[in-house]
Amino acid sequence: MGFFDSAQEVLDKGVSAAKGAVSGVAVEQQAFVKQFVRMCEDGWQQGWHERNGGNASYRMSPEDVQSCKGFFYDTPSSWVPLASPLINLAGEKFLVTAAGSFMRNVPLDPVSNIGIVEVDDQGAAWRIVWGFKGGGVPTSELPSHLMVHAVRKDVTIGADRVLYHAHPDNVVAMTGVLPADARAFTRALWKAMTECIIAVPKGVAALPWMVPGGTDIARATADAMIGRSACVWAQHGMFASAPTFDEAFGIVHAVEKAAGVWLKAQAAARTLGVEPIEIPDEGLRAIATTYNLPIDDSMLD
Ligand code: 2HA
Ligand code: ZN
Repeated sequence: MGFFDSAQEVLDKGVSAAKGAVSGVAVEQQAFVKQFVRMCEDGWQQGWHERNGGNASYRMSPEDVQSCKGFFYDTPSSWVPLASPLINLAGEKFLVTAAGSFMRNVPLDPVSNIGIVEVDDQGAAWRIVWGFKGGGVPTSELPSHLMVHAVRKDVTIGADRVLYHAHPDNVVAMTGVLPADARAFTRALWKAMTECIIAVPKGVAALPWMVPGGTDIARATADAMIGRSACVWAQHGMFASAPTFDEAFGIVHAVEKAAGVWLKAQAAARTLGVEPIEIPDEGLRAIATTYNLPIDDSMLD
C-alpha cells in the first residue's frame, strides 16, 4: 500500500475528538513541543521552508510520553503499515510535522500542523494519537524519518532524537556543481569555514537526486546516515540528526553557511582569476586535535 493510500485510510477512519477534561500541562505547552515549534519557526525565518517545504520529527522520551498521554485521543487512528518493520522503534512515539503543512504556520496553530504518532509493539505500523487536527496526516517524508530514526537510535545508543529536513538554498545550489559524493561535499564544506568540521565531524553524506517521499530515498538516507549526522539531497535539501533541537538546527545552519561561503568564494575566485584559498588538510587535522573531534579521517588526504 502506498503512503497516500494509507493516509487516505487514516482520514477515512478518522481520529476521535480529543479528551474533554484532562489535567496537566497541555501538549502544546510542554518544553519539547515548544522547542520543536521554535525550530520550525527559526527554519522559516532563515528562508529554508518555502511553501510546504521541509519537515521535522522528534522521538519522545519516556518522560515526554508520561506528561502527554493524558491528552492522547481516546480512539487513535487505524494502524498504517510500514514498508518494512523497524523493530527498534517498537512502542516509540514521535512528534512530527503534518503532510502539506507550511512551517510558517506551525507556531500559529501547532495542534493542526503537528501531531504525535505511535509505533506498534512490532515496529511494523504507526497510528495517530494526538494532533493533526482537521484531518491532517504525518509528513510525506515519514518513511525517511522513521528509517533514519531507527538507524540513528541504534548507532548513537539512543542519544539522537531530533530529525530535521530543510531546503537551505546554498546547500541546494552546491549540488548543482559538485557530484553527490560524501567526500567531495565534506571537503568543500570543511575547508570553506572553520566551524563546519566542528558541527559535522563525521562530514556530510550526499545522495543524487531521487523522488521524495518514498521508501527508496528513505533507505538510501538511512544507509548514508549510519556514520554521519547529516545528508544532502541533490537539488532538494538536507537532513540532520542530533540529540537536541539546538544541535539539529545548528547542523543545518552551519552547513548552509559554509555552503554559502564556498559558493561565494568559488565564484569570486573565478571572476578574479585566482585560486580559491581553503583550510589545508593539516589545518583540519589540527582543529580536530585541538577540539578532540571524532572526525572521519577518510575525508582528509
Ligand atoms: O515536506 O520537503 O521533501 C515537503 C518536503 C518533501
Ligand atoms: Zn523536502
